[in-house]
Amino acid sequence: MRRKIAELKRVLKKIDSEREVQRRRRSTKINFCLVGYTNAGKSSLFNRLCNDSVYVADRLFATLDSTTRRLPFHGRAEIMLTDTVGFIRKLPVNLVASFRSTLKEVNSADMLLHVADASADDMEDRIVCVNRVLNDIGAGEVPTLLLFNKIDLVKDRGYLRNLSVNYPAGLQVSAKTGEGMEQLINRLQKLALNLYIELEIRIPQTESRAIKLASKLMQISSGRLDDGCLVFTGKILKHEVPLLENAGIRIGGINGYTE
Ligand SMILES: Nc1nc2c(ncn2[C@@H]2O[C@H](COP(=O)(O)OP(=O)(O)OP(=O)(O)O)[C@@H](O)[C@H]2O)c(=O)[nH]1
Ligand SMILES: [Mg+2]
Repeated sequence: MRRKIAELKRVLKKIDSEREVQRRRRSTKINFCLVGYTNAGKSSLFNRLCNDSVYVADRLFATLDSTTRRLPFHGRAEIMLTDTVGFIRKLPVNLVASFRSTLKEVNSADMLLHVADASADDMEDRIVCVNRVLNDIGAGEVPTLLLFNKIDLVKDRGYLRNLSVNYPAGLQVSAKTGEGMEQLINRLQKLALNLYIELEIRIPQTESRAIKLASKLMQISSGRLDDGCLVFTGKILKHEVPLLENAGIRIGGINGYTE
């Protein structure tokens, strides 16, 4: 048994480091993460949004590992979406091995899509429970969009009307029928575009490393030469601006990216 445990620990460590590499590779993209109570329909929504077929089942903890895909719809922002392990009341967060990758994904996400089962009698309790877990794992500050799923099962339309009054920023969807998906995709695109800012940078022509870094991080829309410096304008993810600053790149003309 001891040998087996050691072997499993070794495998877990390897998976962890592979994931870390994948995560770093994704760090210059926008990362959205589906979270929520187990059985809320996260994997079903993931499949619908990404045209994928990850395991879906009417049981607790159908998903035991996180999966990431690029959202295929064509917008101006490229978004990576991650499906995660479901939360549950009294989840021993530091004990569940399969939860480890979810913890990291959730904490490094630009936005969380909190999926709630609108057909569950104790939906509100579950939302509170999920929020508590998010706080416990240090993700309380990550911006969140609430998704009320399974509305096809809710016969009482008045209930749905109340939901939209009580949670005006939330969206009502059905992974099963596809209802609300178009609004969801539009909202995701808008939220993604808000994560960018447009700015102008100045780099001395001779600083090839800084130029390389800038062209990796920015989507450059124009460039010109001015007094021995390359002047680029373009957009960049807000959280990546410090990477330019740390490289000593001069930044000017920061405007919020709107459209
Ligand atoms: N009627 C209906 N059923 C749904 C909908 N979305 C998901 N389901 C069903 O709900 C069950 C759970 O769906 P999953 O997508 O596996 O849920 P999950 O949140 O990923 O669950 P875990 O991985 O266990 O956390 C499955 O039986 C799905 O078919 C929906 O919009 N309407
Ligand atoms: Mg799942």
